[in-house]
Parts: sequence; structure tokens; C-alpha cells
Amino acid sequence: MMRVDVLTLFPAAFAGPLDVSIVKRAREDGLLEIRVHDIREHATDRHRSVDDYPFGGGQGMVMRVDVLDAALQHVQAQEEQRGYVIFLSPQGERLTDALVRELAIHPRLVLVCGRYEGVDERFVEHCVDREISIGDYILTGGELPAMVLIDAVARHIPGALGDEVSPEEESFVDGLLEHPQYTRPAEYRGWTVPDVLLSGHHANIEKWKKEARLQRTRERRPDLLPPGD
Ligand code: 4HQ
Repeated sequence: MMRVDVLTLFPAAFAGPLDVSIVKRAREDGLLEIRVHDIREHATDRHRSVDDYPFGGGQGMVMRVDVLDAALQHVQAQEEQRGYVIFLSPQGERLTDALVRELAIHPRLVLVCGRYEGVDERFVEHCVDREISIGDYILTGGELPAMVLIDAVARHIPGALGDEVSPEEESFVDGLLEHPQYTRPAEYRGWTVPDVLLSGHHANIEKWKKEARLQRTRERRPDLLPPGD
């Protein structure tokens, strides 16, 4: 069983994506427990402020270290294990297949979602185990990145994918993109399927798949191939 706690100012953002498909089934099957917590419940002043102006000036607002720390401590005290604390931010290390697999080993993750211009760096320094980015673009908050991370990690929980599929059989395990796929009808509006796939010649089919994957990777993602290949 894996447990994921999410700290956010927008708990409502988490309804939907985690309630369908594989993640839904993993939760129903007791393989994954997700709890979403509202950071604002830990504000202490009468305006329930969670952010303030940046010291030294600059644009926008910064999330307060005291409010974030109170929210985190509250959530961590709910279980024996404190959990591996992740802050989603464009300043973090990139989320890759290798990192997803590493995170999937942890029995408990605590994901902290920032809004505004960011969070007080003292929170990151003293409370966060890992700062992770899902890519080089700026979003309005860490909620979508947290859901991306949960979705990617959930697929690696033993039993979550069902019997048919294994995450080991998929792209990135051997560092290549997938080959194109086709299904019936074999011809549609004159658009045909590669003959070899209909030939029943298994050795030729496997050769075609491997070559198609290499060609695709060379054309679209040469950065995935070893240098000078
Ligand atoms: N944000 N990967 C700004 C991201 C992001 C990303 C999260 C927006 C943090 C303060 N997080 N907030 N890209 O764009 O993880």
C-alpha cells in the first residue's frame, strides 16, 4: 500500500483526474491512498493569510514558511512514517522515468503544491526532501504537476496495471520511443497498414517493430540515443 498526502490551497483541483481509470482502481483496490489537505486551514491570523510580500521587493506574493510548516507537521503527525516530502517547482530536478520508479518505492509521499510566485526558501531548505519539476514551462500552481507525479507513480505500484500490462514492457525502459500501432480495419478510406504486420511472419514483425522504434527515436528524440549512433 502506498499513501500520498497532498498539501494545496486548491483541494478542489484534485477531483477528477485521480477518480478515473488506473488511479481510481488502485484506490478502490486499496493499493493507493490519496489524501488532499487544505493549507489555508493552518493560517493563524484573522484574514487567514497564507502569503505575503517578498522581502527585498519584487513581483507577486510568497507563501509563508510558518503556515506551510504547520500544515506539513499536521499531516506528518497523522502517521508513524513522516513520508518523503516533495515540493513541485520549475526549479526542481526533472521528473523522468527513472525518478518515477524511484519514488514508487516509497511507502508514503507528501506532495506540496505552491501557488503565487513561490514559497519561502526556508521551507524548501528545512522541510523538503526533494524539489521536482515536470518540465520547463510555467504553470499557475503545483497542483497539475502533483497529479502528473501521482499518475506516473501509481502505474508502478505492484498490481495497479492489472495482469496484462507491465511497466517494464514500455517505452523508456530500453530508452526508445514506441513503434506505431494499428488495428482493424486493415484498410480505411484507402489508408493501409504496413503489410508485414498482416503477414503472420513473427520474426519479420519483430524486426520491423525494432527498426520503427529506432527510426522514430532518431527523427523525434535523438537526445535519447547514445552519442554517435
Ligand atoms: N509551478 N513543474 C509555480 C510549475 C511547476 C512545474 C509550480 C508553477 C510552483 C509556484 N511545478 N508554482 N513546471 O510550473 O513543477
